[in-house]
Amino acid sequence: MDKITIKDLEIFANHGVFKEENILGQKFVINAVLYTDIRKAGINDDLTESIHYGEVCNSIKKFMEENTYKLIEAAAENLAVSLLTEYKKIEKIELEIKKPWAPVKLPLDTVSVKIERGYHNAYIALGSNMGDKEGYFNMAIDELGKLAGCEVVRVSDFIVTKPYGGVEQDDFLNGALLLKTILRPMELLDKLHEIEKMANRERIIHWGPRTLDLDILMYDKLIFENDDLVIPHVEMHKRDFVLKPMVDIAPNLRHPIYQKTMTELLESLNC
Ligand code: PH2
Ligand code: MG
Ligand code: MG
Repeated sequence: MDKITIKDLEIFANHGVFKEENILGQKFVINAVLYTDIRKAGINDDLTESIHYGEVCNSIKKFMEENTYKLIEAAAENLAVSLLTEYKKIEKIELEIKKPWAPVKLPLDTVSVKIERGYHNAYIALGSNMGDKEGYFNMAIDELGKLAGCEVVRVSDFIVTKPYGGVEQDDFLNGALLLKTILRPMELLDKLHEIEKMANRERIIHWGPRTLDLDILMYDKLIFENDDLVIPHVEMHKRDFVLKPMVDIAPNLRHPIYQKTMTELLESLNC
């Protein structure tokens, strides 16, 4: 992908583990590589179709001056999230923070950290069959959008479905959404559990009635499993209450294991 590079931007700020560093301040030197598609800006010679690197430099300066972190790791992590949130055209950022005057009482050129952060596409299923089902869905969409480095990009229609799986219970409301997120899968799972708790979700009967169920269906083309999480969701290809909303928001998205699109998976359920 195309990139815009900022090299050796010098900023005077107060990050450091030692209180002298927080009081006196010191020089930080920053490298940033912004991954973004600049073809349109190039063809049209139009700044509004690209990212204004001067503005990015000022955002970096402001962030570094207005915050004080003990660790350059924390400064880099939070600065990356801040830039990805402010500049929606940055898909991925490589960020290096160097500290040439680090007080280690030994001669050195510089110490530094370098990180790479970017957006991922997470597809999330919503389910509810207790209480104000639509109200829980709207609450979840709201809370997901408020998470740092997250944006709800697309939401399916909500559909009423018959309970699947043998437990006698009320009809479900189901839906799916696309979340642009910088969270990693396990971090996202923790956040989903927190939002389920806000809906007073209690885990009593497996596959039983629930106020709000939020499941990660897919995360980019990732294939991943551990004891707590399997991606893609193990059952998604078998469930029309998942596939119908997915066809609504991503008909041509291809399942990374079965190699069929959402439309094809839904069609193969029906025959
Ligand atoms: N979720 C289940 C079990 N059964 N049936 C429908 N119709 N919708 C669901 O969301 C659902 C279900 C376990 O997550
Ligand atoms: Mg579920
Ligand atoms: Mg679940």
